[in-house]
Amino acid sequence: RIRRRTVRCRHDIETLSHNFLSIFESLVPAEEEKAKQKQLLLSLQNLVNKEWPNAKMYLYGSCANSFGVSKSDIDVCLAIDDHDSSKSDILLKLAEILESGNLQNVQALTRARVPIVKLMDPVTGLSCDICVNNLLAVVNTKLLKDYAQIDERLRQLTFIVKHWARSRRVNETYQGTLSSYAYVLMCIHFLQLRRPAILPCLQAMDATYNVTVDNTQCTFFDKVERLSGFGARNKETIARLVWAFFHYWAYQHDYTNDVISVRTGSIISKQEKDWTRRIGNDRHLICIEDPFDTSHDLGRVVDKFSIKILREEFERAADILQFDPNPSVTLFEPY
Ligand code: 3AT
Ligand code: MG
Repeated sequence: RIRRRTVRCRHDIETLSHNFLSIFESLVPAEEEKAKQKQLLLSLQNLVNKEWPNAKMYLYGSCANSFGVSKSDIDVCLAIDDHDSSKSDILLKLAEILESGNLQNVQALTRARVPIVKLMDPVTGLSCDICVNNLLAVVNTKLLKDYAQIDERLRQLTFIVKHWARSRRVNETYQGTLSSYAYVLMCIHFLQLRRPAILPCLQAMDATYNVTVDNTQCTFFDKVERLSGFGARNKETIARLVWAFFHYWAYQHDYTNDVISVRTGSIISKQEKDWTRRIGNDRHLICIEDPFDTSHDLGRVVDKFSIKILREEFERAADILQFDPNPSVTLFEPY
């Protein structure tokens, strides 16, 4: 790359923001797609209730956390009180119910890390994964969605980061890189730490939402409509934030000592979490604390090979944003 300038002029920044916003707009799902998701959820709910009247179906993941791009598969969680059957039995029964309800390619994956039933709905054309009683994911979906309503720059930044991660193939947990969920947490945390802050720390405020799932108490402030305008004193543009995000992960984050924590809205130490050495398969080479399941490091999938790839990609992105004449194209060049 030709390193001609180190400082971008204001015109560059404005153009880049404009380009990023166009990319963002092109990735946001249309309203009719949202409507189709709701329609599918309703028909699944009806089918399931014929067999299990008290069971409930929740959308979770990117189709419900407002960080989903168009044409993604949808994630559904079946909440069911059935202490007599195993999860596998429930999934097998569920698959049977769905098959008789005209859904296609129904498959129960009972031995997966997160056991699910997969299916395709011929009416809406949507594919869907259904898990059982994974209620922590339903709650973290709500937390992410609530954060997204506070400042529009969170969704813009996250869509750009997720689009970059997919283009550069660093959004593949089975290859040792990070999940979409981890990238969203990185973006929230980054905006919590801007000065002036763009996002507050909802879990550090007086709780207005309080549920206990799987023995974990989940509490946070969820009256986010009262927080619109929270980040208004910070005038940073999307181009500036994308630049600063990659600059942080390329050159500023302390990989040896630091854990990023959305729960506290601050950086905490690996020492205090006892995440300083490898235990089993958890290597803690990049540490991202789950906001509710605080013993869970979302970076645990990262190994000594993939950490190198990841950090090289952060550096590549930071350097492109600093020096490349056409960053909104080069950043997303397929790996
Ligand atoms: P995509 O747009 O589908 O890539 P997503 O947000 O739907 O993004 P996933 O499909 O990877 O992400 O995961 C679905 C949801 O499951 C997101 C989050 O609510 C939950 N989840 C995923 N990974 C974890 C994890 N390691 N710990 C806790 N919850 C998780
Ligand atoms: Mg998903």
